Amino acid sequence: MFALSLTNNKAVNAWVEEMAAMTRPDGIVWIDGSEEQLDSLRKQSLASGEIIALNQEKLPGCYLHRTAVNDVARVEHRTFICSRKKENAGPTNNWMDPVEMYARLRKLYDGSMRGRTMYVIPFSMTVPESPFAKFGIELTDSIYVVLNMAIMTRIGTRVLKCLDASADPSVFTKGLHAKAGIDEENRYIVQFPEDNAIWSINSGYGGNVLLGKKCFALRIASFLGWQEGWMAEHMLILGIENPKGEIRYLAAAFPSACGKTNLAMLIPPEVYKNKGYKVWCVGDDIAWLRIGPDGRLWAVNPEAGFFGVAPGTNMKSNPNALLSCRKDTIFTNVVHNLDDNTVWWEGLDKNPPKNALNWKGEKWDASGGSKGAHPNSRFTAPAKQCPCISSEFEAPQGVPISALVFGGRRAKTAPLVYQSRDWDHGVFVGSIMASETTAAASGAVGVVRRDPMAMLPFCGYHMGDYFAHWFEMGTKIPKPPKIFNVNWFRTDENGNFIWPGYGENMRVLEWIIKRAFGEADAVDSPIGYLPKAEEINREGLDVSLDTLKGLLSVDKELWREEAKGIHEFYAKFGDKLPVKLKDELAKLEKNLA
Ligand code: OXD
Ligand code: MN
Repeated sequence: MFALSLTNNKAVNAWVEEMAAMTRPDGIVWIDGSEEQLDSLRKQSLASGEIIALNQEKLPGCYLHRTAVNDVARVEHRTFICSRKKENAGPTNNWMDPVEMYARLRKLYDGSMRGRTMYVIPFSMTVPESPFAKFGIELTDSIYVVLNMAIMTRIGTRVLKCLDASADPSVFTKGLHAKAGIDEENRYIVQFPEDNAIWSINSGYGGNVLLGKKCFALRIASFLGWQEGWMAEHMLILGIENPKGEIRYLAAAFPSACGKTNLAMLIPPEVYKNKGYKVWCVGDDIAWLRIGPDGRLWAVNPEAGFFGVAPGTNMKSNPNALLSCRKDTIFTNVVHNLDDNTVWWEGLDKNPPKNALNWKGEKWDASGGSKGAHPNSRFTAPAKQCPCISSEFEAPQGVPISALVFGGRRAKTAPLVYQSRDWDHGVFVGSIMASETTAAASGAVGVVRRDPMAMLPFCGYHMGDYFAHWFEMGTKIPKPPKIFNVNWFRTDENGNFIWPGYGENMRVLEWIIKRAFGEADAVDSPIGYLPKAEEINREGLDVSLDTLKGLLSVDKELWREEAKGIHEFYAKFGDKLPVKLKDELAKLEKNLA
């Protein structure tokens, strides 16, 4: 009944046995990563109705899955960082004493896999042969999770071999996931940083159960990076190829819902394409950064796939994302078009299907006024299918980063782009990142939400220590990247966006990359260096020089208000707030006086 283990690794086997003794599955299946095994799992999942096969001519290898209606997004209020000491989780994370949390969870996991199979997924974040690689094992009772992990990470025997050959084969991240009853009241997503462990229960939604993603590659990895001298960041990575064929890389952090996947796969405007510029995507969500032997900061994308938001993705906003999910993709909570057995979502095109089921599986058509796809419906697609995937996507050493970019959604305050004066000022710029809420989310519109480095929901330790780690890294990188801030979302008096965004953002990226190489001018301002409006290429762009000047303007009064908000936010971190951040804030206030 219990399949033989795929490894002699004692630590792995002992842990799997211990977890099986608690969850008591009917059987255990080790995932070897072979296509045959995945295929047989797909068949089982189809037979049980967990996934639905889509039109295999139009969408080969594509499937549809629906989660429970109460289980459609990450649950931040049920996500915990259970470090041994409360102060190590900090004021921005939920915390419970690990002894108490383990006791509470053990009761929930106890016998939860009875009548089910436990799948053992050995996985690696980034290619297992890379010096950046970290290994994990996820135990799950969901085939949907296995199939998604097979797209999002590298899995199977290959990973076990690399773990066994690593410096300490007993070191791996222990991820335990059980669907249990998908009971909202008992849903927990818990990271135990000192134990290198993640326990997730009562959810089947991607962000809560694909443990390689936010739980490991950000929460656990940010903690490991702090301990080991590297960084795990909520950043896309892209390369800009200039007409000479040189490729320069940047990494950029934006809060969720600010267009990170779109920017990662940007298509340059015609004038750039005609000159020979290209943009290459290395990653759309997470970057692991280490100091390279040459003294520069190098980045890998730890993931192998995209877990992208479907609504709003179309041939204008992000053709490369759409083209990435034409085959071998799992769609979750989108509309099922019954006429041709394909999928649809709001913002895909203007032709919603007439004969369709909504994300809940109910008969649906757009005339009723309700949304067909869940706003957080997703596609899980192999990154290699992206037409602009970088040739360095799987380079074991990663890519050298010349610029780090922060950004948020601000109607008035932040200019289109500015550059920090140095690394420490850049850390300050990242720490004050914020977005204003939009009508798309529930709650008041225009409320400023601080989300430092876009890591607020993903930092696995005290954010005060996290800021200190950024400063510390600055002292260790001999050739640090330059740090910038962008804002695509300034609005006019009628609330309309002034900057066209999408592919046109290339014009701003060009200035950033040139600045990083000392090839463009800037002017000083109270908040940092700004481009001269003339330095942003307007060729073929329907934005006047005056409008651009407006987009680059800094309203001192608004920034003085902003500084007050920053004081309030910083107060949360108490003694752990690095003095350098206080100093930077004082400098800003002096500049604004
Ligand atoms: C994501 C997020 O799903 O940031 O990537 O929420
Ligand atoms: Mn994200």
